Amino acid sequence: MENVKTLGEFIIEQQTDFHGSTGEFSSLLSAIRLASKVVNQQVNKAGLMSHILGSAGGTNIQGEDQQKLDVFANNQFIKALTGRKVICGIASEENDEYIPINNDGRYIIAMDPLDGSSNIEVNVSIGTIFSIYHRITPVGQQVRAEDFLQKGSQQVAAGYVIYGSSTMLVYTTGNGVNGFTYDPGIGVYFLSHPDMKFPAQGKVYSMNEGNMNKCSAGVKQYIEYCKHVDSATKRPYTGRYIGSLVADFHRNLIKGGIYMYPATTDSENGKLRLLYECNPLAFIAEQAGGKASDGYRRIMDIEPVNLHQRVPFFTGNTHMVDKLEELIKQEK
Ligand code: AHM
Ligand code: MG
Repeated sequence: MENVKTLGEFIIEQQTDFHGSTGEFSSLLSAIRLASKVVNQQVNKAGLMSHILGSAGGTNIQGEDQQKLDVFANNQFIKALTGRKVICGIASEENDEYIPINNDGRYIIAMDPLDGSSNIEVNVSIGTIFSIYHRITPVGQQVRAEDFLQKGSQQVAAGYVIYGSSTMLVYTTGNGVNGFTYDPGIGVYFLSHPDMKFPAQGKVYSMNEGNMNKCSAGVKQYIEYCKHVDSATKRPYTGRYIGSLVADFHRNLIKGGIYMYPATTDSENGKLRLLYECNPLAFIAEQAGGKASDGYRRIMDIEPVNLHQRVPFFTGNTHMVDKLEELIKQEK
């Protein structure tokens, strides 16, 4: 075991050369680590505990049914983050408004505590996504909306947990991307994927193609491009769509590929949320040598106007996102 490094060790190691080493940021990451373990345990039991499955009865701000595990995950993350006292506010997919916490905290967090939760009942991977910022308002005051409505380029850290065949925590603080695999037997995350990078050549495209006829001409053309036979560019690409953002993103990060959730005729901004789905994954994508765009602009340059705003989202290997942007920009 002498060559292995735990997430706990890694966090302490990074602390010395990060953010003035007050320990607050490490404490924040430890809270996420802890909550993810509790959620992981419950996710693994979901098939057994049928009372966990199904709707909790409420609907969230997007009018979607909340499942019980969403609520459980939300509560666990809020509890763990509140306990550490370093967070001054939380925005969550499951809460219509942001939650002020400790006025003396220096960090805010935006999160989707359990993304893809409609996949729970069919045993498909789901995830937690988080995005961390310094507050803008002075320490000591209650947080305000402007603390949350920061551009993605202001993120201090971002990451996700994938509850899959193994559970992994992947995150960046702007100095590369590192992935940790969870050993449930001993309750420890180990550094398994240091310095993650997209492979040079992406070969997978991931999109809900059922929506193709509701998409713009540029997106349609790109899908045709993906299917076109051309050995020089290794096409046709392989189509893979899980319908669970973290799982699709994680696979493309490791194997090389592009994830697309475009605008459709029903939903002019697509489906995914800028603050706690797109920005954190965009930060990771860029740190791994990839790219994230809304078809025209860098995701992390978009000025947010509300907590739950949606945005068309294209992310993955740079050469793939570049080609898609080229076709979108050309469309008549
Ligand atoms: P959710 O936040 O309600 O779980 O929805 C987000 C999910 C993503 O995980 C996934 O990429 C997308 O919705 C799938 O949408 P669709 O079923 O339209 O393809
Ligand atoms: Mg979500």
